[in-house]
Amino acid sequence: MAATRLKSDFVVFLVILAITLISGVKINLNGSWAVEDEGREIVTLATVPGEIFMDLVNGGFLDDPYYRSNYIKYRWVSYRNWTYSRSFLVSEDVYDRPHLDLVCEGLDTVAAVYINDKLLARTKNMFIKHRFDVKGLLVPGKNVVKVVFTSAVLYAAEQAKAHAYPIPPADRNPCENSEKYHQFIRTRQSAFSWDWGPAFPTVGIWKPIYIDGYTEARIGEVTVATSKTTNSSWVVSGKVHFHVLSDVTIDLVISIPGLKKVEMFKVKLSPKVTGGQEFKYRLSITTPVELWWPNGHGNQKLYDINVQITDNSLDPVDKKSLRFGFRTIKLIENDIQGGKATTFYFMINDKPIFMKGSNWIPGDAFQERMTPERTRNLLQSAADAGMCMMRVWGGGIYETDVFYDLMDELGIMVWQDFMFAVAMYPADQEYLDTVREETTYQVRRLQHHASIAIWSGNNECAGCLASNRFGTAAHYKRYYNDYVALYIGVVLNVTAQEDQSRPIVSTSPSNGKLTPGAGWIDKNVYDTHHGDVHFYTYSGNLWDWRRFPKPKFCSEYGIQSYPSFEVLKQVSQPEDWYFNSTFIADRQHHCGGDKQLFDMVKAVMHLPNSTDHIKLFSDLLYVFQINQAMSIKTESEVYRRMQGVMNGLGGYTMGSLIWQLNDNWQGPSWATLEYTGKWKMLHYYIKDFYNKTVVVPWEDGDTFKISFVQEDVQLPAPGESVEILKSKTGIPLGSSYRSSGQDQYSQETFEWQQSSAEEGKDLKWSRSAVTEESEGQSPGVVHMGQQKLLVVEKAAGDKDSSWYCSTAKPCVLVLTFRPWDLTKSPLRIQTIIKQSTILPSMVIFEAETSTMLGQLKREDYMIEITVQDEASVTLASNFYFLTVPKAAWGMRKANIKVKSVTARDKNFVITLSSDQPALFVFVEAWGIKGRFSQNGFHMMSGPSKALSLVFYPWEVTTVMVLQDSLRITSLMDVYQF
Ligand code: BMA
Repeated sequence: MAATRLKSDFVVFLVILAITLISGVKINLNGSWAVEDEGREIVTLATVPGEIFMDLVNGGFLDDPYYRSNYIKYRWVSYRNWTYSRSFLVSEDVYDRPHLDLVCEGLDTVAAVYINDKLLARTKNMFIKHRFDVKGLLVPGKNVVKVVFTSAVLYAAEQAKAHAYPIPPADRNPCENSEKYHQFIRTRQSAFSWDWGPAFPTVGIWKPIYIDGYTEARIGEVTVATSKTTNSSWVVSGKVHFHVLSDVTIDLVISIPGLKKVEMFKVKLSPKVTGGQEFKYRLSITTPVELWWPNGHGNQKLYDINVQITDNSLDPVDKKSLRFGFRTIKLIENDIQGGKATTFYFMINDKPIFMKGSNWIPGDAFQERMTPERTRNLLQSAADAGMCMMRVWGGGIYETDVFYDLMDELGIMVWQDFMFAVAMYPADQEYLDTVREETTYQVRRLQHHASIAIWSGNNECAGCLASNRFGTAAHYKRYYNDYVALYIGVVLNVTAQEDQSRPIVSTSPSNGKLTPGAGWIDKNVYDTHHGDVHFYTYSGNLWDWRRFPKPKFCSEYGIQSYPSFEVLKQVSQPEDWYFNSTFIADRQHHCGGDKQLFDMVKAVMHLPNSTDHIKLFSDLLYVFQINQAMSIKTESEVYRRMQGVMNGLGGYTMGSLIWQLNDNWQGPSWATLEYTGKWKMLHYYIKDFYNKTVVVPWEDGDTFKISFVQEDVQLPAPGESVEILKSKTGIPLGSSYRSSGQDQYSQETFEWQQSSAEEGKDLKWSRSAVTEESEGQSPGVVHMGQQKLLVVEKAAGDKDSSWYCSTAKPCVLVLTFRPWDLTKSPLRIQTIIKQSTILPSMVIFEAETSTMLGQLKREDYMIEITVQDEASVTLASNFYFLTVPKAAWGMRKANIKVKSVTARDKNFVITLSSDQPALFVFVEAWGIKGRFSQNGFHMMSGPSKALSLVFYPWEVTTVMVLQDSLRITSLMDVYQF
């Protein structure tokens, strides 16, 4: 292959564009097909792209597969073989093309493809795009294409039987009603069921299918990588892959219109070259470019790159356009304390970024139902909650182009697993070959996306082997060899060959850069000192931060909840609404999941006790969501406040990916968004704790601390010593990061603010906070000294004018102690925070809890915390329970009223009032899709203070309809006295 660079002139490019708009021919075969089972018991119309279950629903053979336990009832569908067929016309003009391919972008999965009853090909991997030469099989006029699918379940069982030794697990787990041996078929692994979803082993033509007529060559996949050469210049490079028919010299034009860049190359192609044809290009960019940034860190500027080929006569033409972005990605794994720990964080455009994110599973068991609108809605919800990374988990699919385009646009970086999850996998030659093809195709297909940050070989397969989860220990060597052959020999090697522009890890979780040295299977896969971890715990009080580790990067963590009653109702009947019903047992796929939910709730709240079974059921769903929201809030706040902060070898956390973003059906799961896209309470909480700036209260022994986390602040070097500050009495005052003995803080001021005279008359309680004066000298700590007063805030209002900030960017921290019982008054502490060195996470307040509380009883109050800037703009706010709700005293049932609903642009402002303090106020608009500006909030101020929130509808509605749809629940509503 030879290439000659011809011109670099944008005018020439425009001329070329104008004369090369003719393209090859395509016969679109999407649309209406016929489908029948082997015995022709069922013959019906089918839709392509699609799969068998929806075809049978549309044909009237099945009801909603998600309804009640239909997924078990409809299992027969996946035990049959199904044949899809259709006829199509080939005109003389098309027939005369020198080359005609049948292109199947995706067949799910094991299929025999026939043209005019002649066997064309057999397929066995849904993740591969096929291109079959059909020139010799087509005739002018009417032709028939037929795709005969073998049952995925029967095929997998057959493969398992034929394999020389068992590849465990045979079965997923007893609670899933799963099908067996998913690892033997290259299909969506969760199609055989998962702990959050039903088994629907589909078959079908799940991606577009067409006849493609062309002359000498076609453009295949195009890769695009950007690298920075100097401060202002970049190189855009990659490969253009071709499908080549005969020896030909083409003109290849590559252009980036946004940069007025165009280059033309003369390329000699030949079909004789094994492994296909490719051309490496390299464009120097010296004009200024705009960078692409993750969500929350800048714009997501994308550039088009156009690739076109022409033959000498400039006809026919093939062209391809892709979007890419200028950004650099580095995974930083630096040794800490001589390698006892290692950092694990992403630098994007040389900026270390804490990856706030979640995990993505297939949005539906029937992929054709995942419309671009649904995908957009879910991902927009992720972005709206402040996320900037999403892990595409290895038990699903390599997602659609729409998905990755949206990730590019929204600035959500992708941690892309290869599709292997929680199992041992075969590694016979046939399997390795198909995985090689799959990996090559998928990396080439996805590589240009600016959003993709990292490739990862599989989900937890190394962990399963290391922990002997499937009883592999007796034949460890065999499974180890298979593991290395598949993931290292094929997946990693192919990926590294195809894409050098981003980091690769062999599995998730792993010990990162230490994993290759450990022979690819870490001794302790879940080591918090290196790489990424998955962390799960499901018992007791998870509203307590001490329950959580301090990893370098947590790529999975979560707990279950149920969907809201509104959503679960859609697929169930009143007799299902008990926690011992068959419906619930069939939905709960996580063994022991319901018991865990009850136990976790019991540790923190009283269980709902309504005697009305429907109310009791819906109340339980509500408290499960509270527990999920609070537990994951607590855990996430640990990760956020450990941003760039070390505690021994722990901490320096730089990523938190919640398990899981979305739901696959209406069932119990770890999801934060329901199947309909509705936000669970936790998703509202994510929006708060994934804010750019967060304030995190926590108690450490008898010390009450407040951390302030700012994500744009420079990280300190890892491994610098952590100094535990001690008071004279030996009470630890907390840890503060210090670099080379230099204090990070200037003297801070702290004052119990004296309120105005008017407020003073409400003063019910005041005291001198007595601690040792000398503590005031400790840097990094705010102390209570003598003569400080805790002042009662006027119950009726917030007069906040009595403080000011005295330096350039100081903040004001306000702690308001809110009583459950309105006959008690709230109390307020205000302090001015000033610091000379700003760290990404700092303890900005620290006090002995017992001293701070004095006579206050934990059971009587919660604390509201706000950090404001000097213009009184709230930078961050939070709340803190001094005790779990079940131990709180004096809470009364709140009567929450909707005071008004008014339209504002396309949105609605809802104003609420409450006669009593109310916790976890959850507002729903039943029947209207949309989300609120906040939810699961607390209304602590009593009748005098209204609270307004905004409803953002995702469909057209009116004030009246919205008003009627509103349902409001707060904690005390679930108890009968
Ligand atoms: C993780 C995931 C999934 C699973 C989740 C909850 O390990 O990788 O396999 O759904 O836990 O159990």
